[in-house]
Amino acid sequence: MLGWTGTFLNVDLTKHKAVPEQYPEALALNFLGGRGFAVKILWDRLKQGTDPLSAENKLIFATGPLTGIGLPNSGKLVVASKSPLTGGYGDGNIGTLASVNMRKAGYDALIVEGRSEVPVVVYIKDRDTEFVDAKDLWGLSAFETEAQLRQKYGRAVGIVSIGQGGENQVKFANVVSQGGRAGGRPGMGAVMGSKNLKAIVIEGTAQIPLADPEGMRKLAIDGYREILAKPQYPFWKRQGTMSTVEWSQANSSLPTFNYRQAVFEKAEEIGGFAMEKIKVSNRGCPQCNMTCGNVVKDSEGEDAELDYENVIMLGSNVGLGNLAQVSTLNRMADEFGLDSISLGNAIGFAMEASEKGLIEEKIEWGDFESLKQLIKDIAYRRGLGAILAEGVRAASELLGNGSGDWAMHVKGLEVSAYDCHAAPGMALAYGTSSIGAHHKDAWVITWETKVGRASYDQVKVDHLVEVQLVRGGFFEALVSCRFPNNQMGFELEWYQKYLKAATGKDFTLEELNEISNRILTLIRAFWVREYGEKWSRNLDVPPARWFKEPLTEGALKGAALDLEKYNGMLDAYYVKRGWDQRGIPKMSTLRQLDLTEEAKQLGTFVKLTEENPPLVNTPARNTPFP
Ligand code: PTT
Ligand code: SF4
Repeated sequence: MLGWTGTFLNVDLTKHKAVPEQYPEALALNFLGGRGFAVKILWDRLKQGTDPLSAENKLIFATGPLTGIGLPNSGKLVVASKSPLTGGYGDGNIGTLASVNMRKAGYDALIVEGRSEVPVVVYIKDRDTEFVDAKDLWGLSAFETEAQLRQKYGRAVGIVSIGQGGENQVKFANVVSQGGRAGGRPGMGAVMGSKNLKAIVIEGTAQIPLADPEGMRKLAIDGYREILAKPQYPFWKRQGTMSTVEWSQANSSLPTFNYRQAVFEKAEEIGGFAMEKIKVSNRGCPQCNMTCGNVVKDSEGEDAELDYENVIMLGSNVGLGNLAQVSTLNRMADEFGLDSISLGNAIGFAMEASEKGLIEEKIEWGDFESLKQLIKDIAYRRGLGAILAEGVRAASELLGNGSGDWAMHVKGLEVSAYDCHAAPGMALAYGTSSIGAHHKDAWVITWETKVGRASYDQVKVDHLVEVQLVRGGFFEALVSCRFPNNQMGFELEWYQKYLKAATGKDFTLEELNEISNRILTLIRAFWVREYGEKWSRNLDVPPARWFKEPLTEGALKGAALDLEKYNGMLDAYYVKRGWDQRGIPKMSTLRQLDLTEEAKQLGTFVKLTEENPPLVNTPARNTPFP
């Protein structure tokens, strides 16, 4: 095989043993890499009903066929597992030198299982693996851990680690790298902690086998140059994702006070231009010339890295309008290894519960000291923190009193930073995303504001499916950063050329779409297999607040989603995907995507629809629902 190494490394933490495994070429051709490998491995090797925090769960670190080659933005990896937060498929995409080193060590993915009796660091150097006692690292933050490991193993190695959040199995703990890259929102850090795995250090020294190394060198240089020449590039380097704050405020989609409002009176103070005033440098993933991590000085004089999502979730959503303080909260999230989006949701939920008198604790909106304390309590699972550490779905089930209506999640994963009171297309993107309410698979809200926010129609469904195939399928399987494409307009054809030079294969866009469709359909099958009888299309419906409580502030005051029309779009979405009206892939769809064996297995858990006539006919484009 060229382009792929053709090898996985199976790491058994119970036995402290690592065994390489050659995998068949068909797997690479049908699933490409990253998320594709992850879901196929989990489907094939994870027993249905496995407790996500048990030794039996598997944690996958998967790269793609372009990872580690000197190409623009190809220094990332997918970290995936059965999620302890959602009970379904979970993953995240993290920029780290570990991805580059993994490929140079000769592996496309690590499959980690079991549980070590004592905390360990797994150290992989090319074909050798060591299990190093990590008792002295347990209890340290992700930053401290990486600093100590870097001192021991040197600057060139790749390191992914967890902080105290992962150790204490906070359900939304993530995996951290390089002091500010963090990934695996649905609790991938908790899975790592449950295995007593503090960190992975990986060092590779070999060359990745390529079909056309000379052609690839030239393409890489051309690609970097093309990105540099894009007109959007200079402003991107100044603000990265932070300019979205001003956009969201202007378009009433800025989560504020636990998504009660979509505008924030102090938005300007936490926006992109305010950020530029405290910015000290840019950081980023390996092999990137768009480095979007905005490093700022926080309120305690420390470096912190800012992106739109984490500023909003630990800023306007919790009522805090001081950017230096928001930065401190973000640094704490990175140190503890807690997903900042879910963290901001959990805290916003607690503040609202406090305001409504549902809990004894008094936590005022925007109170910096309370916010800091609550983050620590969540990381260490103390008091109210222990309840919030389970995520807002579980917390609302405990609290009752209608709090489920304003527990902002889909399938247990907290909503990321776009309010959807007036964005039905984006709401559908959250409802149908592969991991719960995250914008990774489809960020359609800026497009939606251009085509008309009020409409619920086939145009939005069609666009959403197209975007999901590209972002949630192609880029997650390729594992390349999607920002060159969706922020700079770096065309998909570049990736076809890269794939040809790496693998020698000419993938057409139709073939790549089919691979994406296969991956997204298998992810849906995984959810259905895990939920079994509990599966219902209601799981694809976003939080009740957006339907029941219209916006009270701003230009879109009074706006709310319409449930009947949303369900009309969901019907049409299922038709388009070849899923039945329960949101379960039909037998014929699975067969068409070469998932026949998977269909047989899924059929033992739920009754599959063979080829039902669709409940609704796909209306002509632009036809409103219902
Ligand atoms: C991602 C999610 C996001 S999405 C952000 S900010 W964003 C938050 N970042 C966090 C953080 O930081 N620290 C922390 N403790 N928790 C955080 N949680 C949130 O995690 C990230 C970039 C960004 S910044 C985005 S959109 C793009 N995401 C990509 C993706 O998903 N796939 C892909 N092929 N390319 C992508 N490029 C961009 O990468 P999750 P990173 Mg991330 C500090 O992790 O679980 O996927 O959730 O990995 O290396 O930091 O890059 O406005
Ligand atoms: Fe990483 Fe940002 Fe570069 Fe993408 S653009 S590779 S997220 S630094």
